[in-house]
Amino acid sequence: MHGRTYTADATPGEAVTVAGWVHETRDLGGIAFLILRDKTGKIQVKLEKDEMDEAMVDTGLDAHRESVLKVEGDVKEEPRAPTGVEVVPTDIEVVAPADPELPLDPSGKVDAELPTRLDNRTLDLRKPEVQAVFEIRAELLRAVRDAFRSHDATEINTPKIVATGTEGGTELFPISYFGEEAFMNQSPQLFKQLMAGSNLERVFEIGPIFRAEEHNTPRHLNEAHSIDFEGAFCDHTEAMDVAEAVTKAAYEAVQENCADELETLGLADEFAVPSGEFPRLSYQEALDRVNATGELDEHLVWGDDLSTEAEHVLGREVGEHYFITDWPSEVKPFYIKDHDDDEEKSTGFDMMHPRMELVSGGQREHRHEQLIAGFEQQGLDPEEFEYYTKMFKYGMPPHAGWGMGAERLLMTMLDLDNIREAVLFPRDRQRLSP
Ligand code: AMO
Repeated sequence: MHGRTYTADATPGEAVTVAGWVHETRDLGGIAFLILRDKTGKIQVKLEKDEMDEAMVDTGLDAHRESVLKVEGDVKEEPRAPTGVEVVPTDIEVVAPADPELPLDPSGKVDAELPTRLDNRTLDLRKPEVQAVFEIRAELLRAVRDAFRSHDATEINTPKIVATGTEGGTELFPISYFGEEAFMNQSPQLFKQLMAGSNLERVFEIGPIFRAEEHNTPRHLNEAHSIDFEGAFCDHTEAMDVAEAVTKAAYEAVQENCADELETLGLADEFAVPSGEFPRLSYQEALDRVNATGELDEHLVWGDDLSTEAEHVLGREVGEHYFITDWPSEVKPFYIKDHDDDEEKSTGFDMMHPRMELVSGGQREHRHEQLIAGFEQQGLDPEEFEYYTKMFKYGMPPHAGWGMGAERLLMTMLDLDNIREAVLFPRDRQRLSP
């Protein structure tokens, strides 16, 4: 069966078979129009009641909106049709009927709340502006993969069912693994490091991460997708270079290859690839700039984490993507290396969009003894991580890397209000299905 509807480039006089969803039916009495829709666009089908087979006309007119029809017929020029041509049918078949009551209106005439949209994603994605988000998401991920390849990184996949967590013990989803306690992985952190120490040297992964965070915010998911990089013989500044390059590559690809989607989203004019180098502020400079605005009730001091409010103040100040570097060692995890000349300061960095954090990363502690000490300082039992720590005894080079939230990259790029709009089937506190 021909799935494609013919659009403006159909040749008049051509016999065609088109199939698609009934977008709209306009019954003007003696004459009626069906507008069929598919991925390629819309096409008008003309029904002339007195001149055409009655059963065929009835089949067309009785089909409820969003039913799938297959229409055979001839293409005729018709300047008044939305695409300048119409199909004059010789046969109409109902391929898949739709109930008259739809849970949401794909024509977009009636707005639906986000939960209704998420409950009915199939119908929701029949709307061009929602489809556009996911076409762009796919292009973004393609561009990210290409950018990593051009940085000599090899794509890997690491387990999502694991025995231990890495990003702080409280945010794990426990599962039962043949009667043993296991967890959904919060980050490929330890595995990507293990691969940086292999002959792969530079690796990347795009995969799900699971965070059992209790809070419900517009920028947190309980299942998100992380774009991870790890490179041997890299320090934190080179890792930042890669994060910046990957981000710019994603924007460039979307600008170049998603013009129609950006137009559909009303972003064609304002969409801009970040230009110039992203400013790199030290953590101390970041605190100073926030404090200087006087916009926060509190005065930030060394060791404070940046609250969402502080991030927003700083984002407004800087006004573009930027890095925060040299975080206090005490707020960064055990695997982040401290500066050699000042152990209060770590090589940990974040990459920020003015709205929120996109990336965390740093140079890693690659020295076995110091790594074990780091576990102990953080109250973790190094024995549990022996599969990881022992590889640091067999020639683990200095390495650095980072993780970037794919949904956050997409939502900030397209100025989406809620991170749930950037993932097909979000997992949050209230949502486990569909
Ligand atoms: P972190 O925990 O900061 O670092 O996560 C890295 C990036 O992943 C995204 N992210 C999330 N996005 C949506 N919902 C969530 N709940 C969520 N949690 C994280 C953010 C964040 O900046 N192992 C380190 C990375 C590294 O050092 O390589 C890590 O996971 O965009």
